[in-house]
Amino acid sequence: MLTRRQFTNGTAAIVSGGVVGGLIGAHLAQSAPENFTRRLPIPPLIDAVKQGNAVKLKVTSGRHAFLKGKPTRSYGYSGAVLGPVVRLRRGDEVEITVENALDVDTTVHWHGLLVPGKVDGGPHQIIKSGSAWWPRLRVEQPASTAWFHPHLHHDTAWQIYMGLTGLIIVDDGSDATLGLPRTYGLDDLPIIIQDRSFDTDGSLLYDRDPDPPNHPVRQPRRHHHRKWRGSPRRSGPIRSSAIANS
Ligand SMILES: [Cu+2]
Repeated sequence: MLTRRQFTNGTAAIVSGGVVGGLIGAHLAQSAPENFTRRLPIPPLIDAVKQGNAVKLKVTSGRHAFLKGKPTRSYGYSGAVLGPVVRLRRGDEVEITVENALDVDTTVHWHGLLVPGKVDGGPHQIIKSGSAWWPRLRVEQPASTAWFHPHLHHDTAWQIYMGLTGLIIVDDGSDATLGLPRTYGLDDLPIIIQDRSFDTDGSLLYDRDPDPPNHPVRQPRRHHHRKWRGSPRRSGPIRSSAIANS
């Protein structure tokens, strides 16, 4: 019999195997002739401690050449694409200033940070175009790698696709205790793996409306739907047959 732990381990292995296979496939198909002529980009580092635990991020649009020689419109945090790596120290409180210089609304969610909902940048904490947001984050978790990204209702995926992603490193001193390499950009390298498609001019291909009206989506059975509208607790085939019998 499979224990819960064995099942979880097996699932993780299958999933990661699939991802690695996909990446290798994409690499062979698309970039084999290029011979690695581009250096690994290393995002700038913001060490919060060194600047009094005050961190500024500007959400902005710019131009970035994902494909060599073909710059295209992109979004980034304090840069044309992606964002800085923000290093935080466990036990500190950090004051963040997020300025939204985009012509659209956004939010900034601290994915993986253990912080209260009211500063976590979910869909309800919109930073309007042209305005700013000042959350204070208390860092109370072990050493970890987290990331920040938009969490705008309906447009999270698109804004991330446009380039809004930054890393967070939480430091609690254990790297030093364990003797791990920790010189940022030299032997401590941030790697961000993303999946994108491009048009021939190097622009990003993304369908913001994957379900247009004529998309062949299976329609719900209309008579059930109409009958029980406004009564969500009494919907579905079991309820309706019970009512039909009554
Ligand atoms: Cu997230």
